[in-house]
Amino acid sequence: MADHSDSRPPIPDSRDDHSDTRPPTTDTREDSRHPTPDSLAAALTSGKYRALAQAVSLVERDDGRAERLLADIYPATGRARIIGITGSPGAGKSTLVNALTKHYRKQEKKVGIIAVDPTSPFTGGAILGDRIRMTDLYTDRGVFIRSMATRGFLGGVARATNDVVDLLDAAGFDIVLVETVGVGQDEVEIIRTVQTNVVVLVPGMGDDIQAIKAGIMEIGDVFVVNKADRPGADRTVTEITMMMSLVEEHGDWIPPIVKTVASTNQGIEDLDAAIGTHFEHLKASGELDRRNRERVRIRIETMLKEKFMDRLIGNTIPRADYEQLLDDVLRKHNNPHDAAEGVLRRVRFGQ
Ligand SMILES: Nc1nc2c(ncn2[C@@H]2O[C@H](COP(=O)(O)OP(=O)(O)OP(=O)(O)O)[C@@H](O)[C@H]2O)c(=O)[nH]1
Ligand SMILES: [Mg+2]
Repeated sequence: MADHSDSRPPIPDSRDDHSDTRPPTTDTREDSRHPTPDSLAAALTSGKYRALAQAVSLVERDDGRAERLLADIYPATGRARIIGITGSPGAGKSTLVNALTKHYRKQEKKVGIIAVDPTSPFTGGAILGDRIRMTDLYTDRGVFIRSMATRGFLGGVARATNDVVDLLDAAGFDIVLVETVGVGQDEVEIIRTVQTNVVVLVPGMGDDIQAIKAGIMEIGDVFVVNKADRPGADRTVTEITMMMSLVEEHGDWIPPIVKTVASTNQGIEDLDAAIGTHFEHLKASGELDRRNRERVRIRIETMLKEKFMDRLIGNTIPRADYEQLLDDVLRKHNNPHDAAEGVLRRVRFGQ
């Protein structure tokens, strides 16, 4: 949901504009530093790296031009493979992403990397470690790396992540790797929008696996036991296998378990093969269409929630009235349930 306390200029509103459902752009000047959404979209879809960087910045800032741009490039999306890399902090996700990226680059595939960082602010924090490790990738125009912070992100990190995936896709990137720690509502939402989710575990988790199995077993399409140079890797593989047998969610896909040592590139080819096999399965079983459809559903519903709340409060319900409503509930003159119902009764749908 948008935060109204910040000092950015408001995003133009298209409510009264029936001829075009997209918001008018705030800036129609055409120059290389301030390209219009249309010229940016054209440059981006023709593979211009700089246009991609500019476009991602617009989405990150939730700039008024971003929606128009995203609408323009949407027809050019649908080719990229979207792969999630999920696992607990320090499991080696970034190292794995790094190794996979180098592997894909040898096959001349263009790779986008989005690191969803739960804590660090946008410009600093933990991602710095990743930056250092990925230095050699930073100079490669076939690789695009961005980090997203789940905190302090205007407009929701799940929405922004999916928007950046679209930009990368439209810019001709073959593979988009999305690294998440996999906790919190935003991250779960992101995981639900990838095509193949790789869950990264490390040896010696034992009780940890027991504790997290409920969530993690269902979301994994491929399991990685990274840091296989450490003792206990085989035991971890056995534990995952055992727990997997308790899960019936996977249908006819049995998630493979791959051992890797990401820091020395061991097992990366096996991981690539496992991801590839999963993609073939997705296509052959019709599951790919189902997942892509689910991705569309989640994206639309997330945006609806955001936009609905935005327009509801401040428009349908003046902000002062809304604050009064909160006061009433706080003072026990009303209750949350009736307050929400009361608000809903003031909304006229379909107008
Ligand atoms: N021994 C060993 N160390 C590894 C391996 N893979 C990664 N590491 C190390 O583990 C540490 C954490 O690796 P990262 O790739 O940053 O882990 P991450 O999961 O991305 O961490 P966060 O993004 O902070 O959640 C680094 O010091 C890596 O060098 C491995 O296969 N074996
Ligand atoms: Mg990382």
